[in-house]
Amino acid sequence: AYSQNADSIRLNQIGFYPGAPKKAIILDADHGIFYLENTAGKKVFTGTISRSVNKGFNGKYTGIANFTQFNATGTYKLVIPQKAESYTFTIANGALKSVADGAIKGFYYIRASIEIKEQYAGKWHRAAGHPDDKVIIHSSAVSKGRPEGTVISSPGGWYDAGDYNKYIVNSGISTATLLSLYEDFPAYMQTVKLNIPESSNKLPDVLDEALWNLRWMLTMQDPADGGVYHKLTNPAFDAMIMPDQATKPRYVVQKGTAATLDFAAVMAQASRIFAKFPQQLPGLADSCRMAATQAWDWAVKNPAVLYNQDKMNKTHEPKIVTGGYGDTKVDDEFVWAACELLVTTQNHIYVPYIKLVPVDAMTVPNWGDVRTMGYYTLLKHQDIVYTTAFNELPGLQTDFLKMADNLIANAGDNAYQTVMNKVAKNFGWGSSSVAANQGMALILAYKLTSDKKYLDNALANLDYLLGRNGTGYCYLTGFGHKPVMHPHHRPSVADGIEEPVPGLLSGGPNPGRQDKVPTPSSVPDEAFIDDENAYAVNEIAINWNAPMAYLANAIQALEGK
Ligand code: 9MR
Repeated sequence: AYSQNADSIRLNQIGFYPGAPKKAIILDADHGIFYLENTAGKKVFTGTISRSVNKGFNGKYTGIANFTQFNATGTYKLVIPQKAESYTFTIANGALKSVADGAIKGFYYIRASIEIKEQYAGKWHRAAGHPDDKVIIHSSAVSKGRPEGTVISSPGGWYDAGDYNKYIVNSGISTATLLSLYEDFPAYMQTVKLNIPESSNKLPDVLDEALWNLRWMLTMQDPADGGVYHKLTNPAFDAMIMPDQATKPRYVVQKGTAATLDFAAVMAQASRIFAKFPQQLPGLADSCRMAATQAWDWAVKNPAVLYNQDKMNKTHEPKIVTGGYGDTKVDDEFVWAACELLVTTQNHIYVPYIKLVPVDAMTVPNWGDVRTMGYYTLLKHQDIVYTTAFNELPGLQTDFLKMADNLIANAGDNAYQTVMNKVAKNFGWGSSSVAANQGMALILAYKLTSDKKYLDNALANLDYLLGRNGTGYCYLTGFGHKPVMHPHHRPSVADGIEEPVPGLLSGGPNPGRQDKVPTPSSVPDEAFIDDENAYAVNEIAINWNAPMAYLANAIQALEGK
């Protein structure tokens, strides 16, 4: 009877594991009772709503309905007598398996240069777009062997986001994150089947998916000198049309230090992973390792070639006005690449580049800040690192755990009881990825310590992404009772199908309004609108989907811990 008030109860809209924490956030903080009702209408659990310790960013306290104790599997709704009834949810083993699979499968739908077939994609099947077999060397990217106007082939890869361009910097962290998902949970990821074209081969599907982008990345290296082009792009963004309709000329532009080091890091990581599959992928590990070291050598010789699009456009034609991913600092990229290369090659030459930073400067990674990606790798491969000339592991681990402790400190006090909701600065462009990347950091802290507080807080951030948040949206398309329906994503807008392409993570709240689309609220965690034009809050992007896929799959792999 009160289901019209479901939006006033904010909870993970998919489900809960029997043995894990279970919470719903009630917008109205008034004390009172709540109960859980099963599908037969029977009360199965009664609890008291408590009040959040702190006010939310909107100045209001929330109510907390904690039903962690209740662990019987089934389908339920949470009822606040005379006030509201939640959406239905399940308590089940494997409760988040569909989300975990779906977030990886999202990458299949956004592949460039290949038909997306009905047998894999259902109603979202579509024609191939962007063959990228005749890509022009932009005037900013000329080299000895490749003078201006040279045409190269650079097919495959994923579209970056709502647009159809392919950017190495952003591909770096995204591909590395999917590779890490396999590297950190190999046994579980062996079992994950996604119904993609490669599902019947002898490689785990997550690696097949990562390979779709990795093989494209390999084509972005100038064979003459090892430098890597910043991006493969149209001069300007396409209209909101399907991939096969988007046929404007494509260019690779300027080689850069950030792109080259991100590439080196990913190739080094890929090399050690694919070395375990010599039968399935003969020679690939060696190719990746060579690509990585050649890229590294280029970066050492060219340590400060920054991508500055505005500056480039003053001296080069045609002007390029697509996404910048311009990074003004590359010390973090040096650290990341050096860490990956050290672990893969054990060569001491990389050690001097692995600079540590004070705890306060250690950050949860994003596309422009990848230092901690390197630290993760050292901490995950301690057995190897101990055999090298790098001897600062104990201090690094202490500092990393301090960072994790800082993340979770008082996370239970805010209105949504998540790490994500602690500070307003988490809510910028692509805020959903902050929640997911924080979750990844906490998963590693859990793996290093077996301390459940990290795992529980990682799960709470996943709950955030699935509906326990300031807008009540489930930010992963295709999931939940109040899913994002209108992401800024060209195929989702242009394909004539009501539901958006599934398994894609919306950027999430961001009060910055860089897209000039007003949001109903400008409160940090509420500044969102499910509008296809609102690219600063409702776009999708590979570097947001990858940590979502990592977090959901890690949580699923660790179910019952
Ligand atoms: O994710 C990027 C965000 O951190 C930046 O603030 C923003 C503006 O430079 O760009 C975002 O990346 C976009 C990229 O430039 C082009 N493809 C879509 C990306 C997501 O919006």
